[in-house]
Amino acid sequence: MHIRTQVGIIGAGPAGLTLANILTAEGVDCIVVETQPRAHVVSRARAALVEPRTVVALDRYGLADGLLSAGMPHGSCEFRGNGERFSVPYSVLAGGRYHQVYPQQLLHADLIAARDAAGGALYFQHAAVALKAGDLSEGGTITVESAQSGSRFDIECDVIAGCDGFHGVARRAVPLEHLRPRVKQHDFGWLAVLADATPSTTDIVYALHDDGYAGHMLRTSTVSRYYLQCPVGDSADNWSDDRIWSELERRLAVPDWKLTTGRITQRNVLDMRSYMSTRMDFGSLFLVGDAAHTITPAGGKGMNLAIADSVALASALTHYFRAGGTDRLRAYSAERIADNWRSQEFSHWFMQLLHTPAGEAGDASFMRRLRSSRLDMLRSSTAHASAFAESYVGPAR
Ligand code: FAS
Repeated sequence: MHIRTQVGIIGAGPAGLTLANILTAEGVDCIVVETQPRAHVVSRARAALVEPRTVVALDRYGLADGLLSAGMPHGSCEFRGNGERFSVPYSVLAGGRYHQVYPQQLLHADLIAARDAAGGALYFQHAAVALKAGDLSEGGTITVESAQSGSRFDIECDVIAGCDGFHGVARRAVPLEHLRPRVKQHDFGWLAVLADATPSTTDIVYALHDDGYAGHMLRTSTVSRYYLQCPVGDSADNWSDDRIWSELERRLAVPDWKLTTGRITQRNVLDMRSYMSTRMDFGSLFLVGDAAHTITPAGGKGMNLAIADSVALASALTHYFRAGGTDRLRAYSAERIADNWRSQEFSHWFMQLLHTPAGEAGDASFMRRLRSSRLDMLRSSTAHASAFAESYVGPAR
């Protein structure tokens, strides 16, 4: 079998699904291949903090109905440290902009339903096993293998969009000397926990503790997400239910507050690495989202950046296929890299605020003292809190 299309999209995460829906709405022919089954993609729990620019972009194409009807508006967050707590009303400080809390897997389901309703091609359990990206004038080919039959076929396309995440085939198809990645391996890990537990807070809580950061994120009215700072290379097997709940209680503790527990449904240690390609285009291949850059979950940027990439690429591709101009396609990489670095800068600052340097060696005690003073500035200086608010909620568009 041999298929021909204008845009071949590898991966049905937030980047690939958003790109496909917008291109189809704009009349650009495209096909999506996804290695996982549909059931996996609509149940894979990751992010949930949706920036206003993401809501605006999705709503423009009628893709935000679920988000707007079932999402929880969120406009202030709480910091805890030294047994004290204070809130930052970031929506007020950032001109009224606020997040929607809406689990990523629910957004996947909405975007897949929109794709089905538009009759768009989306092949689940079809992995891209190889790709050839020629110049833009030559186009490219994706070799796809069906998980069910094992048979292979080629998709010939004018443009390939690599939306297959950090571990996909697309980034690996770009020579390293072209990507020239910038990488930061952070010197701590995060234990990510998901539980069927009613939230014990209405605001996201970031707690600074001498034994390490603890976070209480929001997901739904019956499910909560928590993070615990842990050593690099730690294993989720080291974290029993009892240990998780007692560590959360200890690090989040403030007077007159109680943590509600529940059945833990997921625990995994996240590799805290920040990665930035220096180019997101390679001839007819364009990298989108985690395929080009990864950012720590501090500040909830990953999914929003992936969608912002796909919105920018969709607009450049629509222009290319309608008017033939390559200028906007050629500008895609630099434009997106600049925006991603702004989020990397904020995420790095936030990581420095939240995390406790381990042990007493070297500058650990100096860094802990510095961290306390940063927290004091955030509490006492409107200018600092406003700068935090602007970066935390993200740009209006
Ligand atoms: P994705 O990784 O979401 O999607 C890529 C898709 O490509 C997947 O469906 C994959 O199955 C498919 N694929 C891969 N190889 C393929 C191939 N060869 N052929 C076909 N398909 C292929 N961000 C936050 O802000 N908050 C969080 O709490 C948070 N938690 C996270 C937890 C984890 C475990 C991970 C990995 C990320 C988390 N993130 C979080 C970041 C996350 O939201 C990502 O930034 C976001 O999913 C990126 O979207 P995509 O670029 O579409 O990549």
